[in-house]
Amino acid sequence: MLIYVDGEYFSPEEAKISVFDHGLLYGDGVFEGIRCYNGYVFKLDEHLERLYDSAKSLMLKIPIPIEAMQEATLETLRRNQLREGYIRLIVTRGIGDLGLDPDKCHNPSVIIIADKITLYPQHYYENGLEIVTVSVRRNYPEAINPRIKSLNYLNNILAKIEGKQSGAVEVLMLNIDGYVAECSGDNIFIVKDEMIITPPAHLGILEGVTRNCVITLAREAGFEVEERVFTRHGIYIADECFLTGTAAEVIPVVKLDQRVIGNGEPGKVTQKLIAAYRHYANNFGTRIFPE
Ligand code: PXG
Repeated sequence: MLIYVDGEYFSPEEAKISVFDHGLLYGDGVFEGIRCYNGYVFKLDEHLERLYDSAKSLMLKIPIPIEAMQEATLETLRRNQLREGYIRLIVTRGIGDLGLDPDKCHNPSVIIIADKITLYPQHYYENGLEIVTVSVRRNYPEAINPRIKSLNYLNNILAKIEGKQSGAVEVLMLNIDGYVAECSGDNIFIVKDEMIITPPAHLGILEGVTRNCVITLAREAGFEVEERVFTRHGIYIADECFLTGTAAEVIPVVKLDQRVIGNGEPGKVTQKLIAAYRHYANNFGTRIFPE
């Protein structure tokens, strides 16, 4: 495996950053997780845009332009001979001293790791997930905005720890006001009376690339999709529920907090969207290798 670090390629043993990097000391940095399918990178422009937007919000100047980041991402995939896999882009604040001041870090670091992907077990897609609500609330946007995909993921990790204690593979997180926000690493949708509903980004969620793609695919398939505020009750009484995310793609949810959703099986709308998503991912995107 070859890993890109600041313009050079290293083996996993040789790929290193400093213990004085504020990415390590403070979680000061941004990242993206991206998939490639069948030789196509999925929504590369959207992921890169979110990376640069997250950095802008943190006043972190990414040292290379977006076009160079795109080329470095593709080149990392080529050097690793990957047509199917997972890409992790990381930009750290860089080396500073032991104080918080980001202005003392003069050289942000860019890291690109491309690896094979561990897929979710097939039975999750066939039978659906059982999830639980955790007590940990999603970050308040005026404290740390969840729209920033930063290296500080403790909010989500605390939620994940709580979920694992009750055996759940994914967990529902509410925002400070008690409205449904998202899951620890996935966005959430419900289907009620043929209408597809997902929380609006301003509630304090990561605006998922998969989420936005699924909204478009659903509308193209003739479904009505609305961004609406709802509570857990809305999920309990929904006909269907599913999650979206780079790793999970589109995955059905059949139980929340021991309440069976709909008839307890992955719903028809969900199944259609799983198929539409897979078709899109395998046939569209940025080509890794020339024809
Ligand atoms: N919400 C949060 C909080 C996330 O971290 C999503 C939604 C889905 O966004 P995308 O753009 O992927 O549709 C994420 C995804 C992983 C993993 O490997 C996923 C994420 C972060 C870290 C690891 O499962 N983020």
